[in-house]
Amino acid sequence: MHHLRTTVVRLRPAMAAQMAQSRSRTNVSVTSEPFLNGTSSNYLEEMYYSWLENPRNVHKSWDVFFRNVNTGAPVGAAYQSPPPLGGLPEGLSRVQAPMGAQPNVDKLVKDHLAVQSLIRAYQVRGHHIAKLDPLGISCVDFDDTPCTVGFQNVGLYGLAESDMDMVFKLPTTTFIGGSKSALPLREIIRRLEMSYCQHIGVEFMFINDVEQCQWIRQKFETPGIMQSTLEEKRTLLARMIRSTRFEEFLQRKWSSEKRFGLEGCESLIPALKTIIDKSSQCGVESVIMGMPHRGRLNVLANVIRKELEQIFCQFDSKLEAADEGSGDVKYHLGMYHRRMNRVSDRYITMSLMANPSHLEAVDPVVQGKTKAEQFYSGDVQGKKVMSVLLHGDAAFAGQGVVYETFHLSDLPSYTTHGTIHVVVNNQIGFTTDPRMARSSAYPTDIARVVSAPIFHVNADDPEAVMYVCSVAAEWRNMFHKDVVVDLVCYRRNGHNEIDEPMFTQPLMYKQVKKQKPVLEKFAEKLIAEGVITTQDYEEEVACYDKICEDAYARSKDEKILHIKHWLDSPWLGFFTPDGQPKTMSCPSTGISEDELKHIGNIAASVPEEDFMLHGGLSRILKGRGNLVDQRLCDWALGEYMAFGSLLKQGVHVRLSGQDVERGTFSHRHHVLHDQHKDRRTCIPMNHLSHDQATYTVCNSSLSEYGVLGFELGFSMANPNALVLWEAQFGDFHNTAQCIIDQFISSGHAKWVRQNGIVLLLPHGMEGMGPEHSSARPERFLQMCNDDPDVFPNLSGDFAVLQLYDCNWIVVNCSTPANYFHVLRRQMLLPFRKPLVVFTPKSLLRHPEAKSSFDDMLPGTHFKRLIPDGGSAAAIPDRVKRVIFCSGKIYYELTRERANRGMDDIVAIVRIEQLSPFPFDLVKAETNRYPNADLVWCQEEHKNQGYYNYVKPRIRTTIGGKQPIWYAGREPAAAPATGNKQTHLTELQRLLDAAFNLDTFSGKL
Ligand SMILES: Cc1ncc(C[n+]2csc(CCOP(=O)(O)OP(=O)(O)O)c2C)c(N)n1
Ligand SMILES: [Mg+2]
Repeated sequence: MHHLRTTVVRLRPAMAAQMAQSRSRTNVSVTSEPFLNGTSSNYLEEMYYSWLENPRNVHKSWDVFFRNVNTGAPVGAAYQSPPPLGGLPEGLSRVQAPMGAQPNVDKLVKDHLAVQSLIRAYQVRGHHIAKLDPLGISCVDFDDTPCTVGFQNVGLYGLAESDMDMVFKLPTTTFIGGSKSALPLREIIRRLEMSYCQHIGVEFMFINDVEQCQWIRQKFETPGIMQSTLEEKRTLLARMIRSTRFEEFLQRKWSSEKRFGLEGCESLIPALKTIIDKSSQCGVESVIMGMPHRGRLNVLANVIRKELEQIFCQFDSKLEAADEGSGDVKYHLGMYHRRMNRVSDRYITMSLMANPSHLEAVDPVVQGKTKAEQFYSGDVQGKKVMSVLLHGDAAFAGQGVVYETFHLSDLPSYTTHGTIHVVVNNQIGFTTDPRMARSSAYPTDIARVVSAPIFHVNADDPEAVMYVCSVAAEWRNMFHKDVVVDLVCYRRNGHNEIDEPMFTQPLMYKQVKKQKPVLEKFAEKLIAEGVITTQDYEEEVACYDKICEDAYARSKDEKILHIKHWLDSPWLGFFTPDGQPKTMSCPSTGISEDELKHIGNIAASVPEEDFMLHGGLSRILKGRGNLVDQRLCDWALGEYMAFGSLLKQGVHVRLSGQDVERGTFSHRHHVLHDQHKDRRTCIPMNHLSHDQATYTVCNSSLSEYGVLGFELGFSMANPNALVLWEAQFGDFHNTAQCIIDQFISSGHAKWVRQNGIVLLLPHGMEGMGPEHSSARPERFLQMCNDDPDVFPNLSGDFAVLQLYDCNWIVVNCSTPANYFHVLRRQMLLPFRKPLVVFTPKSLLRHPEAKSSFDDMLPGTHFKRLIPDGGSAAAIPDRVKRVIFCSGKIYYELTRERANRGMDDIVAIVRIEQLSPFPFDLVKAETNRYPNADLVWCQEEHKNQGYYNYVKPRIRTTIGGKQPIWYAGREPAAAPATGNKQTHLTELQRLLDAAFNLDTFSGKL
């Protein structure tokens, strides 16, 4: 009872004197009342406190007990059993001896505990019986578990109908009481049903953080908290009108066009607008959104506020496109708009990112762009920039990239400090029912892995939708964690407007046809409530219809389509005002000797005091220092020079991927770890100069699709940043294939947004087996857009023009200097193109794969092709064979040539930039050796590697005058053998073929 006394005295100072008197008596009695000990004392304390407030707050038996204690009942006799509610049970006397009374007190305690359990059950599982489905045919499958909440189920907790009017003290884990601390059970249940079982279902009790749980309880349990004001209701209706009438307008004008309309989920528009309003009020200045097809045009029109005529003219199939590139269908295009938010009176920028058909692929891209905008604006807590992701129910549950994206949400270098996810849960995916589309109860269960609260809401109740969206925005602002709004709705039409849904969902669509449109229902409700009149409503509808008609008339004046009006990330100042590069040349990518030395010395040092480095690493750094003294670079140092020099120029560099900080092959060591102090690290690259840009190097989660998408998004925000993603081994890039195919290779053509992301893909046949060998160069080369059959016009700065025309650049550098140059060129070019680099493994430490500082000084540049520099080139007429190759095989070829004493008669030419193909330089090489046959040599299998790409291009270069012979591995299904001996035999065979001058005789 110590707690009891202190609590009461603290909370009720006015009663302190009176209490002091009773205190001593209470104290005496306690020891003699056997139930007043152990764990029940806390409970008792609450009861006593409640009784003091109002004796009717507690059960009669407690009332009698506390009265007796206070009037000085003899020790051990304070308790009297109460008169039972429904008359005395047989055999029970009205007043019992203390020990005999024990079971009733136990019941009281049990009943209170039962009520607590019941309250908790509502908090945990109230959503099971919430009326979430507008169609009333709910597809959520809780594995047939019996319902544990509701009036009829109180028996499960040991409560009975007879307890319904008993008053219970409310635990601190509920807010249903409002200003009251105790309520009758009937009222408790009624309020819980109001909070958790109407049109909103809240899933949050898996969250471990008590403060967060309390916050949510308070938001949904406080009596009256969900009430909206008249003003809010009117705004909501206006938004519902826009959303609904927009779709109706499109349907009227273009009834047979696919638009993936929003009918059945019209409340998505007020949902998003509420999120944006609220977030803007909380200080957010930029919202970056990603969404699928469903309702996209409506979002563009009514959330982002794209001019309606621009949307409408996308339906005009006769308009020609003004921009180069393929363009894209209207429901994939992006958009960027800055406007005043009327609710917050602050400016807000909204962008909807362009995306491919591939559902959910845009999720990590949005996150990366958001992170970048936060980074460049110094928004370290995500208070100014936020992301909103929209999902379909089937895609959200089915696509793995959703999981990968969620797992980035709390990683220091990837967090965007909370994303609001909105699911358009129309309970169908194309023609597939949820039962066949997922194994989880809800499509949103995935969000539980990051403890994101999930707010399910019946989308036919716009007020409930608006409320949960407002809470979601506040949650994000408060906790900076992800949150999910699940709009449970239906799809009024088929998958698109020309699809027949009755083929596959006959019963669902019978119900859909009966469904009164949400706008009608909502307008009727507001009219009945007297919020608006019928006339107000009709005027509002007519007003918006006129806006649409006027815009439609204006859209007829559009003569040409401009995809560049649909840019999601403008790079202000990077291009000329009409979107062109400012020059068409590239300066030298070399740097001064002093700079090379300075960066090299930093790379070889630990620029922090008292830092205990690992002995092995000290040796590695010492080795670097020796290289610098010799004016040499190995691969790691070449990369250091590139990053370091760009950073010093103010270019942000971000390198991300699995284990990139050390480097998979333990060659990079960009983050040093103190061996004595846990988590103390040092990044020497950030100690180059006081005014340098920041270097970000971050080990990623074990994801390719998610992380590459993220880095791609990051690189969209700012053209003056070198953003690199490194695969652990090149072959792992194929789990990110969608980002490569749909965004990197073709994004510029589809959405007119350039991108300079760099992919580093370790590649090379080194006897390590089918995996870990090939970065699949053939795949990248197959997607290059340069024409194999046309020898290009070599006028102007051909090397730069060619880069401008290509969709991406593919290189395999054989020297550290060339790697250094190609990275720097990425940033010094006046435009941006993605760069794919096949990077070495064994060459990282190859004694010959070193470059002199001389090759990196001012005036030097990236070599697209490296001619033979030895005796063959000195007297070219003597040369019998020119071997073209790319990458590491060069070192095997030169060794073999030397072993065979063929340096004079075989020239070896390295093609470093595979695409765009260096037609001009290859032509010079083929001209140089008039008496030589031409061989393409590669270590990859014939159906892989570069052969199929280079062969037609070399042929075009020489006008088809000579064959291009092949020396390499046979065609194969797997990229490499798992047997070391076979690997070596194959290698020897291909070298034999390359150097045996008779190999190809008579083979035409
Ligand atoms: C990755 C991917 N796989 C398949 C498709 C083909 N597809 C387009 S829409 C769709 C159904 C999507 O259902 P849901 O996510 O519930 O969105 P809804 O169309 O119902 O709004 C499918 C399978 C696709 N676009 N992307
Ligand atoms: Mg769906």
